[in-house]
Amino acid sequence: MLVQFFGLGYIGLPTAAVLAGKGVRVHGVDVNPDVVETIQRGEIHIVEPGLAEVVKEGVLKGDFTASTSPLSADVHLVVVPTPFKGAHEPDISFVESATRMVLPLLKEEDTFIIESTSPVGTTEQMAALIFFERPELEGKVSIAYCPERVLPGNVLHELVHNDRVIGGIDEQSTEKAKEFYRLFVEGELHGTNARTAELCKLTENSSRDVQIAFANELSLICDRAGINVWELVELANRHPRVNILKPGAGVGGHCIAVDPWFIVSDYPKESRLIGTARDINNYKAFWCAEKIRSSMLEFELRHGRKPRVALMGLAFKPNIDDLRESPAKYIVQKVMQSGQDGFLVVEPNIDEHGVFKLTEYREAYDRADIVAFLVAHDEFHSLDYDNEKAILDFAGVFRR
Ligand code: SAJ
Repeated sequence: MLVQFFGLGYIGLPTAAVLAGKGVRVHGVDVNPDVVETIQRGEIHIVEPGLAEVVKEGVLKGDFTASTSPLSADVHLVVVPTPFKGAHEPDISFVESATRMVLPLLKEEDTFIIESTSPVGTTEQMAALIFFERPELEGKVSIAYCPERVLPGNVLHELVHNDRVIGGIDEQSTEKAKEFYRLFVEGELHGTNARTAELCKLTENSSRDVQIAFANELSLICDRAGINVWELVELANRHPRVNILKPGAGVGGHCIAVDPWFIVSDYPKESRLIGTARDINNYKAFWCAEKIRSSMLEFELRHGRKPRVALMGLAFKPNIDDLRESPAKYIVQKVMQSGQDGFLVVEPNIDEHGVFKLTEYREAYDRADIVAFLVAHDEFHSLDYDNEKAILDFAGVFRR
C-alpha cells in the first residue's frame, strides 16, 4: 500500500511521518523544492516537538519519500493551506490544484481524502471535478473529508489519540476512509457525510473563537469598570455550569483567526454571532495598541521624557515560536510605526527576527518604564511585579 500526501506542512508532514512509523509506505508531494530537499535529507522545516526524530527514522528506513511530483498510490491525502482572499473569502485554489495533480493518476479502488480546512461543499466540488475529467471512475473511487484537529506543540500525540470525524460523499467512501485512519488513529472514528464533516471543523474553531471573544469583551468592560478581569473570570468559573476562557491580546494563529470567516463568507445573514466574535477578537489587538500608546503619552506628560517600553512576546500564543497571524506581532508593529527608538521587543522562543531587534526578557523588564505583556510565556511568570512600572498585563501574567 502506498499513501500519498499533497502538502508537507504543519499537518501533512507529521501525519505522513506517523504513518511511515507504522511501517506504511508514504510519499509526500510539496510544491516547494526546499521543503522537499529538507525532508529528503531526513530533516524538517517546521518546529514541532518530537517530529524531527520520526521524520528522520521514516526517511532513513526508506518508508518515507518526498518529491515535487506525485506517484500512482492507493490513498491520496490533500493537506494544503486554505487561506482567505479579498473580503475574507475562502481560497480553495491549493486544494483544487492538488486535486488536478492527482487526477491523471487516480485508479479504481483509490481513496481520495481532503484534510485541509474547507468551506462547506468543497469535497463535493472536488468529486464533481474528478468525475467530470475521469467519468469512468464514478462509483469506483472513494472520496471523503476528514479534518485534522491537532494542537500545535502536541501534534504527535493528538494525531494518534484524538477522535476523527470522517465524511464521505457516499457510505462506501466513509467506510474506506475509516479503514485508512484505523491504520494509525487510536481515538474513535465518527462517520458522517462530507458537508457535515466540513462544517464540523469550522464549527469547532468558531466555537472557540466565540468563547474567547466573550472573554475579550469582558476584559473591555472590566477595564472601564475598574475591575480585575482575571479575578472576575476565576470567580464566575466557580459556578458549576460556567467556563469562561481567558482574555488576551487578541486571537491569532492560522486556524481560529481564519476558519470562522469560511462560515461568515458563505452564510453572512445567519452567522452574525460568529462574525461579531471575529470583529471583537480583532478589535482587542487594536485596543491593546491604543492602550500602550496612551500610557506612553501619559508617561511623557508626567515625566517630561519619553518612556522606555518593553513589549513582551511576539508569538500567537504562549510557549511557541509561531508568529503567524499573531496579535502580539500586530500590536508591536502598530506601536512602533513611527520609529523603533525606546522599544524593547521580547520573544524568548526565537533567537532573532528579521525586523525587530530582540532583547532578553529580564533585561527588557528591568530597563522599561512601561511593560506590556502581550503573550503569557512561561518565562514571564518568574518576574516579580514592580509597582514602579506601568504594567499593561493583557495576557494575564500577574493576574492583578
Ligand atoms: N486564546 C485566548 N484565550 C484562550 C485560549 C486561546 O486568547 O482562552 C488565543 C491564543 O492566545 C491564540 C488563539 O486563541 O492566539 C488560538 O489558540 P488556541 O490554542 O485556542 O488554538 P490553535 O490555533 O493553536 O489550535 C486550534 C485548535 N482548535 C480548537 O481548540 C477548537 C486545534 O485543535 C485545531 O486543530 C487547530 O486550531 C487547527 O488546526 O484548526
